[in-house]
Amino acid sequence: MNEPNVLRRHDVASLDAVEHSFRAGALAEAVRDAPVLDTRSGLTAEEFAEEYRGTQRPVVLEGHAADWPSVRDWSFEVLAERVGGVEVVVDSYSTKAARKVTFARFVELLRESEAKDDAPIYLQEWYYQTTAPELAADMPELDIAQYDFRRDLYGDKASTNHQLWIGQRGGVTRMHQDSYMVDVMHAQIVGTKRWYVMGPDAVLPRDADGEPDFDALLASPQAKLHRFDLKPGDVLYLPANWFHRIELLENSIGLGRKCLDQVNLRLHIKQRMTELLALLLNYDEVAETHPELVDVVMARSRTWANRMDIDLSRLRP
Ligand SMILES: O=C(O)CCC(=O)C(=O)O
Repeated sequence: MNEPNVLRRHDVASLDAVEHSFRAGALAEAVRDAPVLDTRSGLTAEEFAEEYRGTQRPVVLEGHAADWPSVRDWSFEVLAERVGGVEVVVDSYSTKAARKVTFARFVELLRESEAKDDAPIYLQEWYYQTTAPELAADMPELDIAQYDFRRDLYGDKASTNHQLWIGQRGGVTRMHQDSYMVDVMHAQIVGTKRWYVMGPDAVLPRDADGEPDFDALLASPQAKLHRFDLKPGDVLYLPANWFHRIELLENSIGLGRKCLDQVNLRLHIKQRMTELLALLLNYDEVAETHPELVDVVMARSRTWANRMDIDLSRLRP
């Protein structure tokens, strides 16, 4: 509640202010001249580890997943044929628009929405491995992602929580940081997606009238505002805590794969423990101070317990 950095706040007014600035304000102007992120092709896993992961610098690895079967063969219709009966939650980031449909129906809705020029629909953060695990073979493990320490920490089931992001041109994922100190490793499969990123220490303060001060944000060297387009076969590496906002320039499918770098292990565990202990020891206060987050965190913790085969009725394993 007392978070002074507007970029880190989760209340609707703060999220709207940032989004509005990207669409028609100071940030929209600033991104026009923002530099493009480092883009490399043909890097080996060792070169990637040394030049980028080791120094926590983001990079686009052009064509690094170009030989994936998904990049070669997928379209919305191909997926509808393969996993059309599977249930998904469309527009899950909007409590008003969220609805459960089959994947085949989602593709129909998307086509209808395109025909009517309606607001774009977006299937965000689909943890497909629980309901459509057969798709995983089309997105083989990346050599550069081997360092993901979650496998050692939680085992395969909890660490393969990769997500598919499937949506209509014009769809947006608002500016955010990922939780739990994980790196973003995003592989683009279909269509082009524009990313806007800012450094982990970017601060959007308030001015004397209490309004977000975008000029102060942009004047700070910590802002590190970049923009770039991710195309089919490209893989983005964005170190932990970098802010990111995404706009679909075309109908798009992307795979969000997270990686825990061992250097972030202590802070990762601290964040998980903070959430669990706050829910356990301080539920009422958390529900009052973070009403918009408490259900999400409860659901996330249940899913995590489930993936870890934790029996919540037992005190000892
Ligand atoms: O592709 C998107 O819309 C969002 C992806 C994202 O936030 C992620 O992979 O961390």
